[in-house]
Amino acid sequence: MKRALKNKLVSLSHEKDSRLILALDFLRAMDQASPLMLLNLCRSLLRDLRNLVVGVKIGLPLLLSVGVEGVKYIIYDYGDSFYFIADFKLSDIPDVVDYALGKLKEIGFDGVIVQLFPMGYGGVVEKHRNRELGIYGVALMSHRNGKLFRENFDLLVEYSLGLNLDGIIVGATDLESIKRARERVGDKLLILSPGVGVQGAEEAAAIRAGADFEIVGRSITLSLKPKDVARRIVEAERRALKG
Ligand code: NUP
Repeated sequence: MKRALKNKLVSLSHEKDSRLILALDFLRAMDQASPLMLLNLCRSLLRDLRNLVVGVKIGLPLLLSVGVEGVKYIIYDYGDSFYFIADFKLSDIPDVVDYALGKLKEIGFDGVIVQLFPMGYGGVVEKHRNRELGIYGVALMSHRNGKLFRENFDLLVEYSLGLNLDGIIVGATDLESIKRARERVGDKLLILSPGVGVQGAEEAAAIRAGADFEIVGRSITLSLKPKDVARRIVEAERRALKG
């Protein structure tokens, strides 16, 4: 993780001795809760996980439940404690992605995940990285049957290197691809791996294969004891790093 020593994600990771990013998509009783109740649930979850989790990734399920103002409120409260990543699967013409990245930075996000297939993002990435927004491209998704990703994995990794992104997303469900990506990118790009737990990947396996961070959602957020699950994952990751 040498490249990004100045990066907030990496410094929080050193501070907390953790490689865990929380995917804040679904909460228990989400369907019955009002937006205000959901916000309170998020806030108490983040308070509990403050010392264990490094980043918080927010996706469409939460955005569509608490709205942009709700997301702003969460980031306003916890912006010092976590690295906030927007995961709205941006995949559009560069002008639209440019606008979205500007707005997401204004909302308070530290980083944003984009899809790389549209290509043509060179200028946009450079502009927003200069404004200190971290940009992460999806190189391999974690779900089954992502045939186009598999066929284009090497190209997407090369494209990410060419764009000088902050990092790539490689599913924890494919450890060989994580190893391959790590060999190719060295310490030029961070590797973030989702797919742990509910999607089938074993805790800490992606870290052992060379990923920098694991992204975990429902195993934690839907658990009756989220803090215990997060602690167990962080401890497994620490053991993996020690060898
Ligand atoms: O390939 C990907 N797989 C994936 O699961 C790319 C992603 N961004 N994600 C996200 O990671 C997904 O949107 C969700 O927010 C999180 C995994 O959550 P969970 O399966 O641990 O609940």
